[in-house]
Amino acid sequence: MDARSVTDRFPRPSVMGVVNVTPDSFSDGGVNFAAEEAIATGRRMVAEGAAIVDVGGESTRPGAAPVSLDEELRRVVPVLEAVAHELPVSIDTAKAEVARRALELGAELVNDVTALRGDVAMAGVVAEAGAYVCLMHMQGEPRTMQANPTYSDVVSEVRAFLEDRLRFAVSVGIAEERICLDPGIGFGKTVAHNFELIRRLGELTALGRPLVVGFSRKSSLGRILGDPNATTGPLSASIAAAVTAYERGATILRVHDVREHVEALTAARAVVG
Ligand code: HH2
Repeated sequence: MDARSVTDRFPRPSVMGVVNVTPDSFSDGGVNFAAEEAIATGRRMVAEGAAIVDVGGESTRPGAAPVSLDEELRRVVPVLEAVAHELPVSIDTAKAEVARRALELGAELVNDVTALRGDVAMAGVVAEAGAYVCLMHMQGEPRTMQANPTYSDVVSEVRAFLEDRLRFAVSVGIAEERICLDPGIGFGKTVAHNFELIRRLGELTALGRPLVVGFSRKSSLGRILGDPNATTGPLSASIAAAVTAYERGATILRVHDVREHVEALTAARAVVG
């Protein structure tokens, strides 16, 4: 396992490429459901400049049905066997057993959208392996989270949640410098909530941990462009969201279109200096 802190391992801005080994992800319509396709996509993303590829076998889109442990392993293990020793890989899962297998096969980061709340064994798996971990905010659960997301102040509530999960992770033996945090764009949030989180991202960087932001192709981007029923958003708007998030302090941008985001973020970094 890489011994560096998240900050040293992932300089700002770093791109995380999304490889959904699923038939039903909101964003890519199952293009990487076949292992050979997922493997080729992962290799291409790293060649295009991704710092890490995020392999996931369960869709978390609004309304998605849960996947069994066996099915999730069946989807991701062949991909991890092929690439996790050759490429930098993170595993997008809420199941401790999937994370454990992925880390054994060479993954270095566990991306858990439940922030260690979904599976009681997850924190121990991450701590024991000394892996990097991403703790993400979600209100509710994927099946129902977009029904009626409500906050009195979305940014302070997300911040309090992330601070609490960070404290929990450290208390169970995960080194603080291995942890990054994520506001969870689209996870129990309205369009207005998602944009306010980016606008006020500085209140989350104040927690002192690197932030992951995943706005790529999300429906809020299609909705501000005029389609109230959009389920995805275009690349152009995804890049604008990633660049503004970077400018406001994000470290890792989780994206589907790696080359375009790497180019845009390289220009943004040149401007920021
Ligand atoms: N978004 C999705 C999945 N995992 N993980 C983190 N840390 N942050 C995110 O914003 C995030 C995430 C949803 O996007 P995608 O993987 O493209 O879709 P699906 O969940 O339908 O597979």
